[in-house]
Amino acid sequence: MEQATEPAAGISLDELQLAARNHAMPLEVLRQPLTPTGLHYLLIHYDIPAVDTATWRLELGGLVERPLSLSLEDLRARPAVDLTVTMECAGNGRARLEPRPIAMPWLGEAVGTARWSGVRVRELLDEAGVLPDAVEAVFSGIDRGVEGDVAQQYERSQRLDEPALDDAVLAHSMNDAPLLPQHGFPLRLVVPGWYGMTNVKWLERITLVDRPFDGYQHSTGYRFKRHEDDPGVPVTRMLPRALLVPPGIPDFYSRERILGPEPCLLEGRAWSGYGEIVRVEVSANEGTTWFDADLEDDVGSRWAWRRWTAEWDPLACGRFVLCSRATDAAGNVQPVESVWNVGGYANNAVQRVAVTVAAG
Ligand SMILES: Nc1nc2c(c(=O)[nH]1)N[C@H]1C(S)=C(S)[C@@H](COP(=O)(O)O)O[C@H]1N2
Ligand SMILES: [Mo]
Repeated sequence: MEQATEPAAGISLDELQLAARNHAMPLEVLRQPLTPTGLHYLLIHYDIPAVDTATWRLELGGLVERPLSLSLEDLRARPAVDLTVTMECAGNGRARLEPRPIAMPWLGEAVGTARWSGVRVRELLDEAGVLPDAVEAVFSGIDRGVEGDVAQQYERSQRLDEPALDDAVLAHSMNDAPLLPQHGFPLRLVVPGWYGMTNVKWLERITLVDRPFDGYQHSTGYRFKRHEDDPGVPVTRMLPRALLVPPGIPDFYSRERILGPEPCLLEGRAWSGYGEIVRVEVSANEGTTWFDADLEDDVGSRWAWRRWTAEWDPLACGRFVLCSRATDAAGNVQPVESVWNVGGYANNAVQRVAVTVAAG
């Protein structure tokens, strides 16, 4: 599947093409609890499909007593549940790996937090009556493409005993407005705590099956592999990550920061799919020493990021590398150095922000 290349080889035009279609979230937007819809990151494997809502239906079938076929109007007429979720692409941080796996070259900002509204997955499963043999639900998108020489439609499954499925939503709205085309209009799956690939956009079908689904995005994509022949293990929930709002002002090209010598308030957000964030630490010397940040909850969802702040006094002029590091309730801590895998997934090594402190 993915080939790897040394960083010295540079970003190819193919990688640039992916990066220009799929944008990240500007870090300064971390100041806000919810990401403005147009600034939420995007990842689209193939094309954004054109959907005619007059004919579109969600079909729920396979191992159920009563298959369902629902129009968008049917879904919108039901009482909506809200789910505020921090979503992150599993490839976030990939471009910092050496050698660099060839796919969407994310630096570290492929994240966003949104309020998704729609119908609980469990509500529809219960209505359809899942038969005892069923073990997984397969979610199929309308979008088609070729990946690893395999023509396919985008599909991912969830085990029926996955606890996060109890909170999962089939969302027709994002931040109180109908889904935008790029975010999966008319309907998408949102499974809280899992990496982005799980949240199938442009849904057209849910199929209950009696064995683990082995479509491309499970058997080949989204697996942690140490080498090409390693069968690997599946990528699932988000590892902890803290990001900080780069302080001061940026240099246009390098985006290195310039700021004055007075004390400043560093702020950012941290999240994990393995439990609440219990600690964020900050370093001003590239991870040699750390001090604790203060945590707060201004979003109010257990599936969303927590805000953190830390007062920093540079004490002297010069160049500093600021880092932040998150720990979650399950005891996962961000590593200072990246851990490589073939697909370049889940690289949650700490963020480094170079700043130059200068007088006047
Ligand atoms: N049908 C479909 N669903 C999809 C994708 C896709 O390409 N097709 N991309 C997945 C990936 S890899 C991610 S990270 C998220 C991105 O969601 P967003 O673009 O709304 O942020 O959608 C997921 N759902
Ligand atoms: Mo992704």
